[in-house]
Amino acid sequence: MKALEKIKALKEYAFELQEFDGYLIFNQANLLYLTGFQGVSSLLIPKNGEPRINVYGVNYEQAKSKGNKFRVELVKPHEKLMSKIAKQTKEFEVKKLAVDTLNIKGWQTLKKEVEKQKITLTANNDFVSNLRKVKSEAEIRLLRKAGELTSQGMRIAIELLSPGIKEQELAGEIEYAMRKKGGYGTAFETVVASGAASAFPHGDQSNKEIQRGDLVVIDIGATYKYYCSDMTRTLVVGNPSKKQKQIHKIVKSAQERTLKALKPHLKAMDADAVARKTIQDAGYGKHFVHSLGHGVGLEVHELPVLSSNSKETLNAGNVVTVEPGIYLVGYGGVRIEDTVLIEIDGVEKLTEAPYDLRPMNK
Ligand SMILES: [Mn+2]
Repeated sequence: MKALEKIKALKEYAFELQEFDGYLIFNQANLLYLTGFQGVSSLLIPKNGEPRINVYGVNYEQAKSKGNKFRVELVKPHEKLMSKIAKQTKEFEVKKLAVDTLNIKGWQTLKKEVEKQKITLTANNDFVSNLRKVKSEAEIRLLRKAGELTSQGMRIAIELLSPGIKEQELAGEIEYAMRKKGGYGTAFETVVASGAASAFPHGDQSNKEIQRGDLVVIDIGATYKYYCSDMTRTLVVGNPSKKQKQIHKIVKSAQERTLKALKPHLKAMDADAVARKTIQDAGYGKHFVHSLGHGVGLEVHELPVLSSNSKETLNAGNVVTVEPGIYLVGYGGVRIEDTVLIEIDGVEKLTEAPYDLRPMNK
C-alpha cells in the first residue's frame, strides 16, 4: 500500500466510528508507516482535508524531496510545534483531536494549545497499530529480506561458536556478517548468553569466554529498510548432557506443534496454549516465563501479541515470532524462535537455520 492509500484506509476506518474528526500522529514507527520517510515530527490527518506534515529545519529539505505527496511544513526556529499544530487543527475545523502517543509534558502543552482553539483532545493508539498488524506485499518483501539476513547471521554464529570465544566477540561477528550482506543494523541488542546467563530470557552479552558444555542462547535480528526480524537458537559446544538434550527437545517440539497450529482465525491465546501445554506436560510449565511471541514489523515488538491473555485473533498477513523457552535459574535456558508469516493455509518461515543443539559436531 502506498502512503496516501494507507492514510485513506485509516480515514475510512478511523473516522467512520466518528469518535473524533482529526488524528495526530507522533509515534516514529507510525509516522514511518504512514509517510514512508523519517524525520517527520508530526502528521495531522483531518477528517476533511489533506494530511499535513510538520518537520524541523534539520529534516526539511529531505522531507520535501521524499514527501512530495504531502504538504510539508517547516517548523521555524521561533515557532512552537504544539501551537503550530493547534492552529492547523483549527484550520480544518476539527472539534475532537485524537493523538496516537505522546509523553506527559507534550500532552500537557498540546492540551493547553488546542483548548485555546476550543478543540478537545483524546488518546487513541489503536487505529494505526491495528492497521500495521496486517502486512502488505511490499512490507512482506522487506520482512523476508530482514529474515534472510538474520538467518545468515545465525549460520555464521553456528560456524564460529567454539570453546574460548567470548560472547561479545561472537556477537560482533554476527552483526558484522549481517551488515556485510546488506543489513542496515540490528533490531535490538544482540544476545549471546552462555552458561547460567542463558537462563535469563533477556540475558545480554559479556566478555565471558564460552565454555565447553555451556548452553548458549543466541537471539539476533537484522533490520532491512526499517523492517525487523527476530530469531533465536540454543546450542551447546561439545557433548550436550542428557538434561540439555531433554529440555531442548521439549522446546523444539513446542515450537513445531505451534507452527503447525498457526493459521488465520486462530485465537492468539490458543496459539500460546499449544506451546504452553507441550512444556507443561513435560513438567516444565513454570519455567516458560514469557508469552509465546509478538508481531514484527517496523518495530521488533508490535501487535499482535501471542500470550495467554491476548484478545487477538490471527489473520493472514500477520508476521509474528514463535519462541517457546525453558529457563532453569542457576543452570541455563533453552529458547527457539523464528519469525513467520501467517498465510491462508499455514505459515511461511521468514528465518531459517539448523535447530541442532550440537552444531557441526563441534
Ligand atoms: Mn522475540
